[in-house]
Amino acid sequence: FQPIRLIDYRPPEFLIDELLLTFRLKQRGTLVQASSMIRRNPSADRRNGPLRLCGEQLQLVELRLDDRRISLQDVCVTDWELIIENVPDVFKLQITTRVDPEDNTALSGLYRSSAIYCTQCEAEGFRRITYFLDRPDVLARYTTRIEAPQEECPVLLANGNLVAAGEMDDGFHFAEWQDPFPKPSYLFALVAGDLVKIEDEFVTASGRRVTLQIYVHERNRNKCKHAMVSLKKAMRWDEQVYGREYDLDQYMIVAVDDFNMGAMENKGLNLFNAKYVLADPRSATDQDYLAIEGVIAHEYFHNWTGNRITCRDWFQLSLKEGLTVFRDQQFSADMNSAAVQRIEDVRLLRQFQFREDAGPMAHPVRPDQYLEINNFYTVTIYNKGAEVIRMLHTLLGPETFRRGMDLYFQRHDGQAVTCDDFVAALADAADRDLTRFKHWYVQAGTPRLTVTEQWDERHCTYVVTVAQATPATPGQPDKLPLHLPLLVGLLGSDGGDLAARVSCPYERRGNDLLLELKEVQQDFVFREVPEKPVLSFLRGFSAPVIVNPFQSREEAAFVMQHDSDLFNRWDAAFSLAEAVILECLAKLVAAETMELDPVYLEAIHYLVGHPTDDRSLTALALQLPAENHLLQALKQIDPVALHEARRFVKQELAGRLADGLLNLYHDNEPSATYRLTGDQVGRRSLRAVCLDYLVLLGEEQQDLLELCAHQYRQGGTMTEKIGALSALAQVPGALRDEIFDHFENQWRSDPLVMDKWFALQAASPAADTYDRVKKLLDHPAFSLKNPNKVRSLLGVFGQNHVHFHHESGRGYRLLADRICQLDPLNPQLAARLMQPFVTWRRYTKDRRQLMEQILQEIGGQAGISRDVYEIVSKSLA
Ligand code: DPP
Ligand code: ZN
Repeated sequence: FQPIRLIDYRPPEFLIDELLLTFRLKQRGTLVQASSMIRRNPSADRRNGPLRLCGEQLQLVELRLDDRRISLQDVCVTDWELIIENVPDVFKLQITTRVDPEDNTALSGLYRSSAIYCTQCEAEGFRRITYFLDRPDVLARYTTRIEAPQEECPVLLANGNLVAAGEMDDGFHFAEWQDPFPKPSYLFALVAGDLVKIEDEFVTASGRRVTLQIYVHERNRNKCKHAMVSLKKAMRWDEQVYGREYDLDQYMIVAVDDFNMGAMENKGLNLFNAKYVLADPRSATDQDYLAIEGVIAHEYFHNWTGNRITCRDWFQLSLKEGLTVFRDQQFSADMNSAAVQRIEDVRLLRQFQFREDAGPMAHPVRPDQYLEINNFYTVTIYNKGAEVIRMLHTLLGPETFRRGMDLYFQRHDGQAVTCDDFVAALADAADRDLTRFKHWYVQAGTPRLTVTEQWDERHCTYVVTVAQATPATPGQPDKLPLHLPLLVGLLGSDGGDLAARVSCPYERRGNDLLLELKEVQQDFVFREVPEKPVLSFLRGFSAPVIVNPFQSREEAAFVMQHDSDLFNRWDAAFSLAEAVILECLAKLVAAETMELDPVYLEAIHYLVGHPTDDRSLTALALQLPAENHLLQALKQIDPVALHEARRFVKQELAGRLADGLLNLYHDNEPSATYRLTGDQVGRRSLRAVCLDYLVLLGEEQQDLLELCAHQYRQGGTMTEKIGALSALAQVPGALRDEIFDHFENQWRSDPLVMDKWFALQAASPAADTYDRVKKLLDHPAFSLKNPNKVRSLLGVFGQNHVHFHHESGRGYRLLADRICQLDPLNPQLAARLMQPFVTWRRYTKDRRQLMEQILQEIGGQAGISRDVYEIVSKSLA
């Protein structure tokens, strides 16, 4: 396997302007005819080379050049290319290939899912449909003709506008679609099958009518309303906030059961994992509803950030993904509680991106090499990428940022560009030098900030010194200083903001001050500060960094109670909890008695007694940091001890605060009819958190278990049912079994609900989890061929720190065996499952050895995919 390198990038030697695709669909033996106009690229480095087209898993049937048949003996066909020598400067090429959708288990290219023909071409799936210049900087106009049996496939869809349709012989019919916008091949899509459509309309700001359609199986007809409402909200928001209108007459979404990703932004024809379309209150949780809103918006926003302006090469993936994640986060913050949204985004970043950035797969937001691009659809490209855009937004301020975006759209519409082009547009609009800021794109690793404060009482001067350091990452031993925005507040002893009263040269943003850190170390000086302030540092998490703890627990508790920045209130609770759990762990390891810090207990006690109006915020502040987050602070991870320490803290809190939690629970009953309002979502999530604590007292207090059972039986929404199930999953016993069985019986024919049932069991710390997971692998509703199932059961099990890391190694074995089974079927998904092995070096010696052995074993598999090989080799390097 040869790495692909950014420095090897060359403009394409040929360009394709027009492409006419004809599909004659069959489960096996689909014929694809691709007819294209090809010319040499005037700006290529080389002007006389052969034509090389990418192609994989294709059967070449026929080739015609300028309408003359070429003998297949006269061309060179390898496993990944078709090479034609001596081509003219301009010519027409017709290629006929044969593919077998029914046998395509990789779910890349053209495949079948629940009897629907569909495609997934990002990043490099188009080359599994026909030989092509399958790279994002080749933009062509596509016309797609689909021919299929009318009965099996009454619906035939592709990108753009429908221009012709009709009947044919032998029970076949056809449809012809034309996409007026030139696009790269990764945005191509086709769908054919027996689907119903839900239709609506959107009138754009300039008065154009757009038909909106969601296509699903008949049985799901009534589960599309929320997706449609979300789409319309997203379309309006993009007009209002970014001035971006939709550009075709039709916007289609199709829900697919088997999908490697969340969704795909193909021009005018989005394909979605059904999980991000279908919802009703009976079967979907509040989290599902919010996720659907976010993903629908994300794919819609890609129409401008991704489709109209696309990536020059795949190293620039964050150009569209980081930016579009930032836009969908902004959208969700506007639609719901901004503070809750920010907390959720940061939790995810800390748990997964920080972990990636500290391990052997660490890579910059713009990587400089890869073996398999599918392995680079990562939390770094997406979520750290979004943080990079957020920092630009913070540094420039919303108005200037918007001017920069306008300039970006104006300059590059219709082009395939780089991250440098993007930053240049912002820098030009802002008239600022962003050279140092660009280090964020090329440097991996999470920076650590050290903060020291100095208070001069005599001169009323307060100095904050901030130092930055980024740890070495693979291939990058030395790190440059970064340019980052630090939003801070100064709290007075009454808890109020002092910012307005102090004298300092820093830009004011409401109650916040904007400090710009550019050097390795800098002093920030505030004068005329009336009293020693408590620093509210990094408000809203204005930069993706780790801040070394610098405040006393009393100060943290003060921030938690008083800060005007709601994010920082939560973050104070989070850091306090982290410190307390790690302290207990240290005691546990030293065989000392664990104790709960009274400052922390007092702070949580106050929180439970004084819930804020935004109940979701209280719920979030009550949740302890995940093990996935906590373990990052450890030199050597003993996951079982960590779990015990965290469990101890949770159990102690439950015991000491039982009355308060019970009151919170009873005071916050949601209404009987489902409404997706902040108030109702807050009530449901607060009650779920309370139950999650209280159930731990169930051994002595049976009535608390009954409370769970009651909520499960009486709760009118899936959110309440899952809240109860998730709490009960922690306490093995007859009641748990009864309720899990009941749930299974009720939902066995709804695959999305069964995903939840699998996931809850795979995540459980209960002693019988390993045996259950093993049994569930043979459950009739489980299938290695369905990515949602694989993620729910095996993906979640890999994150189960107690059971995956069982000292016997049986958890490792269970996952490794399934990875080896899955790799030949779906390498992309198999590689994802490798994730829990990647950081093997951080664990205790016995675990380390077991995981290393497993990695070597997987790496030695005959016929290993490039996807899995890349993860194994980087992990062992
Ligand atoms: N479909 C994936 C996303 O939207 C890849 N583009 O992020
Ligand atoms: Zn995306």
